[in-house]
Amino acid sequence: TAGQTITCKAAVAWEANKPLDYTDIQVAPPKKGEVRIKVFANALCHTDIYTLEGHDPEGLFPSILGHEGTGIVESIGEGVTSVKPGDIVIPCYTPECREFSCIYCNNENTNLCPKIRAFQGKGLMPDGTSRFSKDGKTIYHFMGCSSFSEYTVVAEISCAKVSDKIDVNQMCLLGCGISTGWGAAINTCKVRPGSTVVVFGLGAVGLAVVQAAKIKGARKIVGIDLNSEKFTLAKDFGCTECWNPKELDGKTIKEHLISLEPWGYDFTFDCTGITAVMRDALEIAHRGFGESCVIGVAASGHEISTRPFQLVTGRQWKGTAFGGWKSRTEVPQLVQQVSTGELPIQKYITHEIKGLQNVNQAIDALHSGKCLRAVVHI
Ligand code: NAD
Ligand code: AHE
Ligand code: ZN
Repeated sequence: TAGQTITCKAAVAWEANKPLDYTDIQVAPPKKGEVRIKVFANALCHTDIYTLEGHDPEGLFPSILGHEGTGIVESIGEGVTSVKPGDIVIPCYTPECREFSCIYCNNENTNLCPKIRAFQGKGLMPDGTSRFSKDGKTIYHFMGCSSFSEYTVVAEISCAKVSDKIDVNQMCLLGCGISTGWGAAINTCKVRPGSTVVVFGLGAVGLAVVQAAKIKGARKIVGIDLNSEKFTLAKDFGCTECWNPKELDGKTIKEHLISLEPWGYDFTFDCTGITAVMRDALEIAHRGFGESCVIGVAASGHEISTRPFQLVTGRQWKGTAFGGWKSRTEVPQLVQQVSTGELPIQKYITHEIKGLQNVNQAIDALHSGKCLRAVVHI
């Protein structure tokens, strides 16, 4: 099939708020610096739903969503050297060009390589065109991954080559949510032994923060969710206590958390995407040195605010994209740590959906409140 257009099945988002359409599409061969991948599995992240629901200012339709996938390289374009047909890869929405002149790749404090970001945000490959179409009509890429398709094309610099030592269903989770939560605690905030931590939103991302905070030796890990059904598992992952803002006898969650820890908490994380929650998370960070990390993605038009006094008095507001991991270098290391049992991920897979034709079941599952990750076997 190398060098030829492939007709295959994909889940197309034709417009916002419509179910994904399982249909035949055409996938053009990879051009210079690109890789075509046969996708094995893809898990649904809340960000896919957010875009499908029309909340993403960069959201484009029609498009092929999906950015938590794993697959095997089917063919490579001109000049590709870091992967070859048959390699197992995780497409990553944060690329790593590793060029000598890249100020980002050469800075250990960031993973935000900008090399292909502008076209990625326009749903296009780095040459400004799409590899996807249906009967001549262009379909856009999404986050440089588009892994809800039997075949996808991504930039070589977005392809983390990984060992095949772990199950592909687990592996795909490392493409976004779990890696992000771990990295927010490990890289962005550098949670230390003895720290106090608050995590708002106990979905997969929040629980990954909890898991990493526990591994890093946090002494107190407080989990907050509007859905109390999340608490049993959260405690299993490492929460030392959990609170539901709806069940506090008229107190706000902020008042409640401050009553327990008057000067605030060392590290707080928003894993909800709700700007009012981000504000609370900042304002309960410890006076003088607390750090609050925004992980959640807010809907278009929503903005954060606080009294500047909160920052004057030493709280730091920060954020993370993909947990700060440099994708091609560090994702393979995460796969390795999962394979040794150092970072177990099996518990995040609450739903397995056989066949891309059933992809909309993954959306229903994530909406149900009972799902961390629904892996779709493609
Ligand atoms: P999810 O929907 O599985 O989890 C969100 C959780 O937040 C749910 O348990 C929900 O009950 C809870 N919640 C909702 N409103 C709340 C409130 N007011 N207070 C407390 N809890 C509340 O989503 P997820 O896949 O875990 O993703 C979490 C967020 O992280 C999303 O906004 C997603 O877009 C974002 N995200 C960001 C990055 C990044 O790189 N920055 C990566 C992955 C995901
Ligand atoms: N496109 C949106 C923002 C979406 C967003 O913030 N995405 C996160 C990843 S979410 C993964 O589930 C991110 O890392 N963004 C950094 C980047 O470069 O996209 C908007 O507001 O325009
Ligand atoms: Zn995601």
